[in-house]
Amino acid sequence: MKIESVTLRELHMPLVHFFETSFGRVYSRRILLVSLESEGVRGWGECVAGEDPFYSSEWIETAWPTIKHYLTPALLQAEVHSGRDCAALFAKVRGHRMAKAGLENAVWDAEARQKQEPLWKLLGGSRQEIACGVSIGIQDSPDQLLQKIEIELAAGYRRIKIKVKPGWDLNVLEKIRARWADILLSVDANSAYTLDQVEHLRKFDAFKLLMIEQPLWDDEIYLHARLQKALQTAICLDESIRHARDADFALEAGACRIINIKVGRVGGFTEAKRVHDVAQRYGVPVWCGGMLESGVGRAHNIALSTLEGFRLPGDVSASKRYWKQDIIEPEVEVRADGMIAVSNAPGTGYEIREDIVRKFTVREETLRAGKT
Ligand code: OSB
Ligand code: MG
Repeated sequence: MKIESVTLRELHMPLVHFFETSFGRVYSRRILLVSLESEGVRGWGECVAGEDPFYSSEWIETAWPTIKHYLTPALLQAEVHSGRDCAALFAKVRGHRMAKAGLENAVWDAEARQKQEPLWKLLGGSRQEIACGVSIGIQDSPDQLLQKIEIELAAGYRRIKIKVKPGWDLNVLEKIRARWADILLSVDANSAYTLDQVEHLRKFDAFKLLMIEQPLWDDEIYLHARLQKALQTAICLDESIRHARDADFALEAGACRIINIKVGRVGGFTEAKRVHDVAQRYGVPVWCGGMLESGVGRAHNIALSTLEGFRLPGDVSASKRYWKQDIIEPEVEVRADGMIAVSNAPGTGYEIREDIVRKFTVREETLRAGKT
């Protein structure tokens, strides 16, 4: 693949509804899109770094210069044959996984378009439809949360996940379970608890949760193993799993029984596949996490979710839950049975609406081979 240029764009996209986690509330996203030109096709990727370094140490203002000064020059100077080659090219840069994923995934996207093959097949997927859940943020009141859950269940979603933190946990779970005793329900703490709250965390067991996601520190695995021994509820790790070695360690240590795979968090499709393969070896289910993506990242999440080990509903939901107008066509739609039908068209099966991309773009920079 001859890669002629890479373009970075920042888009400002207001969310339909604010999203609040234990580390804060966002009303609007600064979306970082990466596109590249290669032999007549354009490949797209999305860097999912946040507005702030709160979910992880990366944020849009670290990702942009890392892609510009290090990753793109490495890519434009090298000879790549496929998306699979990128991880090795970027290995010299430590960390910055979301930046790497944005660029690597654009190469996979271009490769699929060049080969006229669906991206999900190129990734080794096998599913024709994927199961969808929703992640519902902390609301202004428990009543508002119950209303939201009702809407999502009526839309067909197969798993409800709520964000929790001290003060917004057992009290809301009581209310949810009183109304819906049997729905598939999980919680995500985004590291809101510490190990000295184990007695409090044991009370979550009463609610028959599918999982408790990332209860402890974002950089801890061993202490999650200690906690898992004290809980009946399965722990799912998100932030703590940076790559396949982390997944291997976590599963060997018994730190979790489920893994959330986010392609951005682990540095791209290649590493995401490796994490998936490690979980398969342990017989542990994985599911695809979300980072409030625009259609570009969302379409990539759908492709990744077709891998066999993605046996639980992911946080991959319809475009309209996030955006008044998404930047892809068609928008991501979820059927009444809570499934997304996977397209057999070449690439992701979704086209980029470049006119809408332009409308939301607030900065743009193109880097060309030989000029970096
Ligand atoms: O922890 O899964 C998370 C959003 C931003 C940062 C972290 C997380 C999330 C979500 C949203 O839960 C999932 C989505 O709907 O995209
Ligand atoms: Mg999470």
